[in-house]
Amino acid sequence: MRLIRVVICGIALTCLLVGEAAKSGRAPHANPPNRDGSKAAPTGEEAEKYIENAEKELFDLGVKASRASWVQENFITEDTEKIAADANEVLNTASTKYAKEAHRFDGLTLAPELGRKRLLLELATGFPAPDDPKAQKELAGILASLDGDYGKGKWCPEGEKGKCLDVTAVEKLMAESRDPDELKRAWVGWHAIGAPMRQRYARMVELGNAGARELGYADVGVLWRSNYDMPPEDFAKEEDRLWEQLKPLYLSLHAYVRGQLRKKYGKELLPADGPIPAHLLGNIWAQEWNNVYSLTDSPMPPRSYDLTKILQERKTDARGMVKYGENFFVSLGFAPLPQTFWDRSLFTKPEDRDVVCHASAWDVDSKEDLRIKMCIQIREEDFRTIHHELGHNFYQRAYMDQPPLFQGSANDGFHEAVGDTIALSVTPEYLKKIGLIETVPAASGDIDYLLQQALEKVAFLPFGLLVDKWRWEVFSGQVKPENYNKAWWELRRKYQGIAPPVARSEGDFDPGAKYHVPANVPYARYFLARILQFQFQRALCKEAGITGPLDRCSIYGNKTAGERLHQMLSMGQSRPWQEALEALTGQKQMDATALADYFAPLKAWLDEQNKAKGYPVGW
Ligand code: X8Z
Ligand code: ZN
Repeated sequence: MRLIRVVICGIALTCLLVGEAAKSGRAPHANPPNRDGSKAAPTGEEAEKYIENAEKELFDLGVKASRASWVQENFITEDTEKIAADANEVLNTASTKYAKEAHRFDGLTLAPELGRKRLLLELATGFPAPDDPKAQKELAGILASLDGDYGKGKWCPEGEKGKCLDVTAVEKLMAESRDPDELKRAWVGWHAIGAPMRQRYARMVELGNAGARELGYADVGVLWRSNYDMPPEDFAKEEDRLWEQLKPLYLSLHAYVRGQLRKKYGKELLPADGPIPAHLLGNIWAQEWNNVYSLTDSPMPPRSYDLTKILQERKTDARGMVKYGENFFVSLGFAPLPQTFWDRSLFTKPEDRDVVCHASAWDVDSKEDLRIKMCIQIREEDFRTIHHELGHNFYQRAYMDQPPLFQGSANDGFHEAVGDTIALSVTPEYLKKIGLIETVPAASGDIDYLLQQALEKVAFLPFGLLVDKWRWEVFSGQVKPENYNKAWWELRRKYQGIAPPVARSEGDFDPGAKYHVPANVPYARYFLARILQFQFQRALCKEAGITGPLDRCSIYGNKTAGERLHQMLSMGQSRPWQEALEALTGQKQMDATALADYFAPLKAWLDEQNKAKGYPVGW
C-alpha cells in the first residue's frame, strides 16, 4: 500500500505489506465505537466514506514521511533524524488509529473492492505504537535513531589513526581479502556497531508489542505474518515447507564450499564436519557466498569472462551501470525512467557526509518521483543489485494507477523478486548481445555458471529464513533480551551451518549489524523472493517461447514476456497474491521446483564432488 510503503527497504513504517485472511491472526475483541461514541451499527455507506477518507489522509501523510525519510537517509544528522521521526510518528499514529477503527465495519458485507480496502487498512501498520502520545514519540525516536545509527556505523581499526571503514568499505574488504586474521578483525569490528543498539531494540519491541496487542494481535510477529493472504500460522508452515524442499541442495553446496575453504584456509580454521566460520565466506553477514567463487575448483571449462573486470576496464561509471538496468526493462516494453530519477537518485557514496548506503528504491510521491539510493561499486554484484532496485521502481510505476490502498506488491516477496527475475536474464548470451563480452562459454560451462549462481541464490536461503525466525521469537517473548545473541547464533548454526569467528556474548548484539534489523524491515520477503523469481522466470521464458535449460534463458527484448509481467505488476495488491501469481504463472502456490530444477545439474555435480573428495555433509 502506497500510503505507508513508499520506500522498499526503508524504515519499518514504510515497509509492510498486507493481505487477505489476515483476520485469523487477531484475537476477536469488541468492535470500537463510532467516532461520536455511539454503538449504532454502521452502514455500508459510512464504511465507504470512512475508508476513502482514511486512504486519502494516509496517502498525504505517507508522502510527507517519505520526503522526510529521504532527507534523513541522505544527510544523517540529529536534525534530520528528528524531522523524520516526527513525520513518521504522525503517519504511524494515524495508520494505527485507522487500523483499529476500521474493525468497526467488520460485520458488514462490502463490495469486493471495498472489502479488500478495509482489510488492507486494518493491516496498514507495520510497527504500531500504543495509544499514548508519549509512547508514540518514544517509538518514533527509537526507530529513527536505530536507522541512523546503522547508517553512521563504522569500523575504525585499532592503531590506524583516523582510518575508519563504512559498510561499503567493510563489504569490499570482506569480498576481496584472503587473510583470515584481517577478515576476523573486520568481522569483529563491524559487528561492534550492534552492541549500543541492544537496549533501544528491546524497548522498541516492548512498545511495538503493546501497539500490536491493542490492535488484537498477540505480538508484532503475528501482525507481520498476517500479511500473506492466509492465516499467520499457515504462513510460517508454508515457509518451512519450501525450505524443506530446498534443504538437500543447500546441504550439498555447504559441504562443497566447506571442503574447498578447508583446502584454502586449513584444518585449524575449518572443521571437516562442523559449521563454517562466518568470516571466511566473502560477505560480512555470510549471507551470499559469490565472493569465494574464485577459491573453488572451477568445473571445466573455466569461466571465460569476469564482468567486474570488464566494467572497470570500460570505465563504466555508476550511472552507466544503472543505464544497463533501465535498458533491459525498456527492451521489454516498459517506458524509460523519468528525468527526475536521474536528477534525484543517489548513485555514489558522498565523501562529505553520512548516508544510509544500503540500497533502496523509492516512490516518493506515487506519481513519477521514482528514485534509488545506493553507494554503487563498479562490480558484478552491484550490477545485479541495480536490476533488483529497478525492479522495485518499475513495479511501483506499474501499479501507480491503482487506488492508494492497492499500491503495493501482491505480497512483499513479489516486490523483492521482480528485479531479481530480470537479473536471471543477465546470462552470458545476453551480455554478448549487448556487447559486454565477445564469446559465450560453451554449454559444457553451465555447471560453472550454476555454481556461481548457487553461491548467491542457494547460499542465501537459510539466512533469508532465519532473520525473521529470530525476530518472531523475540517479538513473541520466547527469546528475552538477555538471550538475544545466543538465540541469533543458535539459528545461524541450525539453518546456515555457520559459527562466529570469535566467542560472542550478550554484551554483543550481532543482529544489529545487519541493516534490516535496526531499520526494522521484515526479511521473510527475501526468502520468498528467491523462490518466486525462479517461478516467474520459468513462466516468462515459457511465454517468450524459449525452450532449453532455464539458466540459459534471457527474456531480453521480448515484448510478449514483458507484457505478461507488466500485467501482473499493474494489479498491485488489489487482489490476493495467489491470483497475481496465477496471472503470471498459472499457479496459485509458491513452488520451489523451479529453483530446484534450475540447479538440478549442479546438485548432481556437487554430490559427485563431495563423494569423490570425501567431504562430509551436514554439521
Ligand atoms: O536488502 C536488499 C536489497 C534492498 S531491498 C538490496 N536485499 C537483501 C539484503 O541485502 O540483505 C537483497 C537481497 C537480500
Ligand atoms: Zn529490494
